[in-house]
Amino acid sequence: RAPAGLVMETAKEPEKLCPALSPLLRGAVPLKFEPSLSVNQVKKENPQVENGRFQPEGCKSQQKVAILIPHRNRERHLLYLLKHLHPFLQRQQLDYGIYVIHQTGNQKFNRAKLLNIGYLEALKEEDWDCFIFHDVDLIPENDFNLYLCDTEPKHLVVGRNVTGYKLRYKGYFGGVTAMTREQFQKVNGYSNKYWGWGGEDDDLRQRVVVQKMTVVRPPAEVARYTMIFHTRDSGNEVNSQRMKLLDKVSRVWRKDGLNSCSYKLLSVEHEQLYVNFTAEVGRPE
Ligand code: UD2
Ligand code: MN
Repeated sequence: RAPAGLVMETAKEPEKLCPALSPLLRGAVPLKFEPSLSVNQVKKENPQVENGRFQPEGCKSQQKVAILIPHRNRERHLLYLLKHLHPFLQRQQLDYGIYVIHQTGNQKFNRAKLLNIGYLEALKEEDWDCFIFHDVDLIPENDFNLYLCDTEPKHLVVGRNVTGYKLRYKGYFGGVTAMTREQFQKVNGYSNKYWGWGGEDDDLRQRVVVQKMTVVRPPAEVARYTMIFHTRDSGNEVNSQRMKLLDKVSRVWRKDGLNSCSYKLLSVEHEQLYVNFTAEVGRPE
């Protein structure tokens, strides 16, 4: 007879892959936005989460997924997003990590560059397969909207409460987007040159098209979001250069993107509910 320890080891089967559809999904669950919600409450509700990280028990997740959230001065939205996203992702049995990329200072906001930074820095922490680029104010309403990557870049927001749950326009690629590491690398990530509001999502979409990839979307019934009400932030005024930039994507994408993203990383903080990168991203040229 083998010693007990050895028996234990040989009896341990290789972990099986989680099913394509998690048995824990619930569909549309009513969302709550309680004014009294606190960070401590969300921490208590997620005892299994450490450093923004969670792994399902009993099976191996289909993909390792990093959620990247660009952020400045939207603490309340971030709290509501964390409150809803953690249980949502856990019900999907995902092996995931949440990263918040915080832009320091008062210069114009640069959402796209923050997402490039998040991608580059998150890969230094873990070997992620799939990246979800996620606005801080969008709460998914239905957990059948899977936060997994597809064979083509995936746009997860078909409808929002504020737009009557209709697709804004045909080429719309904003809000929440999922791309594999290979897909994002192939397009050289986002442009770093969009300061202020608008255009950077259309730019990414053009890069995808240049690479002869297509955009896929989940069914409209599940790709639904509630956007927490907000007005335009100061420091994120409409970018008047965006049309000019969008005209030359096919000529510049090769040298403007992940390979030209320069920034100063000021800190990396491992909070329970997320990892926070604070970066200085510079200013418009
Ligand atoms: C739309 C897109 C968004 C982006 C933006 C244009 C949807 C649902 N979303 O969002 O993906 O393409 O247009 O740039 O279509 N943020 C901060 N602090 C700021 C400013 C922005 O944290 O001061 C972050 C935050 O994650 C926010 C995101 O940037 O959700 C987009 O900014 P927005 O919510 O003001 O713009 P919105 O709703 O028009
Ligand atoms: Mn918004």
